[in-house]
Amino acid sequence: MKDVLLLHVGQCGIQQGAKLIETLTIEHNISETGKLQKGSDGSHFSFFQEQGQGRYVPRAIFIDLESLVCDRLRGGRFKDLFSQNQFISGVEDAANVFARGRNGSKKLFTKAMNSIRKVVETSNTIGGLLSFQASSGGTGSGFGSLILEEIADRFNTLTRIAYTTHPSRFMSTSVLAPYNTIFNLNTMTNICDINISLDNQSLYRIAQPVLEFSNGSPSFDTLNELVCRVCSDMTASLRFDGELHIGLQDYKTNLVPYPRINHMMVSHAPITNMSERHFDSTTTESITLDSFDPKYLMCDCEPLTGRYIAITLNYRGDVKPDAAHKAVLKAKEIYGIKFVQWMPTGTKISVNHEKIKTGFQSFFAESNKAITTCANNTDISSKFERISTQFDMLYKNRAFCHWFLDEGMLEEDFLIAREQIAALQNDYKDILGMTTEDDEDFTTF
Ligand SMILES: Nc1nc2c(ncn2[C@@H]2O[C@H](COP(=O)(O)OP(=O)(O)OP(=O)(O)O)[C@@H](O)[C@H]2O)c(=O)[nH]1
Ligand SMILES: [Mg+2]
Repeated sequence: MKDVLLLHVGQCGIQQGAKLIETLTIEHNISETGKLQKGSDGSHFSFFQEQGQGRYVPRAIFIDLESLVCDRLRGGRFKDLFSQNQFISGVEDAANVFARGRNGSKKLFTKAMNSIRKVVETSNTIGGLLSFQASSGGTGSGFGSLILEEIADRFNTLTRIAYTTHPSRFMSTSVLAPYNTIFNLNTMTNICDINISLDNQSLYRIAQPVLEFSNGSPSFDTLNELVCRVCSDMTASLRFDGELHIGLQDYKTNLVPYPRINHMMVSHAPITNMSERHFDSTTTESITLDSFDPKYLMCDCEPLTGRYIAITLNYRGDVKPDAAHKAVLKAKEIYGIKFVQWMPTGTKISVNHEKIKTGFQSFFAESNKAITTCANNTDISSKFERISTQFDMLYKNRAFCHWFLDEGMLEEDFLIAREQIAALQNDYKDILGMTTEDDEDFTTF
């Protein structure tokens, strides 16, 4: 079960998709027109589907309620790589309202599901779906969750991994973000096997030193490259040879102790600038230590104040399994990493020998070795708590609710979604053995 379907919804999801396709074509030596440039080792089959005459098309679907973002990709550098039915776009976006996204055009929904069905049916070994979206706009959060629900229903054997960009603590781009995120989070918790939590403020923090060195200005393209590195590392085992393998299902079985405790924090190392590419001094130990350093974390949480439930460490390049195991022990000791009391082991290691590759316009240097760490840690609930507090502030005054009610949502939809997220926060407290009676009564509106 090695083949993977990529689903990119809304502006953020599609732009991350554009970068990911660039990364995958470089890693698999596929040209902008879909031709294999070197001999085939078969590694490209996970993400690319043969279309005849030696042409390969990414197994990816791009969906937006408006057309601008899809049009840029349709007419851009990779315009000859895609076939037109991979793009599903309409004429008007959801204007930052989850409910509008959720009510998005039936015609687009049917078209999207047909394209997804075709991709699933033309692969004999499809095993997973990776979806990319932001939770703070309307399309990615609303239309995205609608489509994912349908996929979960129709193709329930696929392992579903979602990369969701959540609102940042200090960088808000929409006043409705708390509502949209709570509604989206509620659905994603129930229908995805693994939810990877990202935020732009954390991604900027990671990219900043590299950008400063190159006088580069922050752009979504740079942030998206960081997310692509994580995704590339997490799927390297499906595609390339290695000594310790990890499949998509293994993330679910190793990281998720209870069905709803499926929200992960990720980090990637090394993050180095171009001047360091000729003096690659990284060691297995140095990248492992960096990957546990909160400053490389792609979401705004403090894992060292929480407890780890389980961690996968995905190594790439020139890494030996015994060096990896020793480095993990060292990191546990140096950072004082604590697991929940009932977790005896806690780490799953994969080692893959294919090095990471970057595009020629990248600010980030390639390296002989790299790591992506994907961790289930109780402090993820601090993020939910922050967003819930913002939700409560708005909802106490019923501010902006009419945009959702006008679309057919009910007052009780707000209460149910908020209650579910409060229950999720309490589940994390239970895991820590800390729930008090007061916490159960999460809020009175
Ligand atoms: N990392 C990253 N964030 C992005 C990108 N594009 C937009 N965002 C963020 O995504 C959030 C908004 O979501 P969008 O994807 O623009 O919204 P949408 O899903 O298209 O929904 P509507 O436009 O409201 O219909 C904001 O926090 C943006 O800062 C991107 O390419 N990369
Ligand atoms: Mg949009």
